[in-house]
Amino acid sequence: MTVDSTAARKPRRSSKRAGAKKAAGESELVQLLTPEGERVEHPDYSIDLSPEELRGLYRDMVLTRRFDAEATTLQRQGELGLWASLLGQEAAQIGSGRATRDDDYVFPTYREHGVAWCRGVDPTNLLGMFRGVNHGGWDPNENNFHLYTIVIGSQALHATGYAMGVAKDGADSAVIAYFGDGASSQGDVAEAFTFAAVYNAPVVFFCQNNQWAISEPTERQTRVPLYQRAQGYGFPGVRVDGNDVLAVLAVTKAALDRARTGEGPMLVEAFTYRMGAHTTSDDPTRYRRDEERELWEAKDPILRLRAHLEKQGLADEAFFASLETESDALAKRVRDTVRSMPDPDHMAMFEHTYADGHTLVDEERAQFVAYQASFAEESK
Ligand SMILES: Cc1ncc(C[n+]2csc(CCOP(=O)(O)OP(=O)(O)O)c2C)c(N)n1
Ligand SMILES: [Mg+2]
Repeated sequence: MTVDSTAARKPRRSSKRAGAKKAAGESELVQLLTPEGERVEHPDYSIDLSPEELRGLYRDMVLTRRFDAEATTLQRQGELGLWASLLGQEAAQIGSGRATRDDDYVFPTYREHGVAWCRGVDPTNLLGMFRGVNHGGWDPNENNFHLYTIVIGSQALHATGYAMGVAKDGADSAVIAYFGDGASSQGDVAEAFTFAAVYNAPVVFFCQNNQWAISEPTERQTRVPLYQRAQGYGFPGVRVDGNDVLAVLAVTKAALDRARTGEGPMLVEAFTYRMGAHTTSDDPTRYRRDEERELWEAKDPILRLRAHLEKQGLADEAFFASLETESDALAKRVRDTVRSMPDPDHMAMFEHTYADGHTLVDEERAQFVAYQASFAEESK
């Protein structure tokens, strides 16, 4: 999708002014679409999308949410071992994902299903690891989309190193590193910020502040709004309404263009909310109140764009109906594909630990063979 963004056309002016505001300590939220679906303007970031592009963003968010819901259900049915839902974070992911160019490189966490969708990774490929049948599921270099990273914050370092390489190559692409509010407390993220700043690396740090790190609220991570942390490292930070797909798209595009033109890193804090559990192994009723979620349901990223499309007469009933049919087809394809994923050979896990083998691995392999054989004995 090509996006005509005024902010993107004038990256220098936009980002510098955003930086100046931050220095004054304002915790302003960049917003271009209110929760009621009204378009509003922002002095530093603006965007002008065609009706088709707006419907495209809506379609991306709806299909991503449907895929995510299907994966959660598959976990409940025992088809996946675990699932990390992105419910509520669709705008943060689709807006930023659609801001990237094909030659940019993306380093995700384990929750970036919407970004993967934008990069062209088939959603079914995301499920193999969660089913336990492979260690990844896609070739990172096919779509410039790195494998999911579960070691919190480590991908910020990988992204920064990669971006330093991009700069050395003289390429004009950019790199984007995704991480959460909890990850922002990790040493790896602090080190990545330092290196990126000092080497002026073309990397955008995209923090989805969904306000929870499993059961820890953001108040346990920081005393200042997260985007303000960037100032101490010497690069600009901006807080964007993470449930506003237009604002996220405009801000991320400006940040990526800024990186591309040699102006260095930028921190984008997408202020959003994790509407579901941390993963299917988590029970958020143990640590947060239902009212909090209800408050955020009123800011739902999909409903606000739908309200805008309807109010402006940019989409008709036929569009919404055909999207429903497309969602059903996607869900069916996801179910069928997951159920037909072949189980890996159980012995394969011993094969790739050491290049030349190891006595401990040999011992464990023998134990496992004996363990499996014990079932055969029992069934006699
Ligand atoms: C280095 C490391 N420490 C701890 C964990 C366990 N862990 C998994 S997810 C998570 C919380 C992450 O929260 P946040 O960064 O806000 O991302 P979110 O899950 O909210 O998207 C933790 C502590 C881990 N995976 N890696
Ligand atoms: Mg979080």
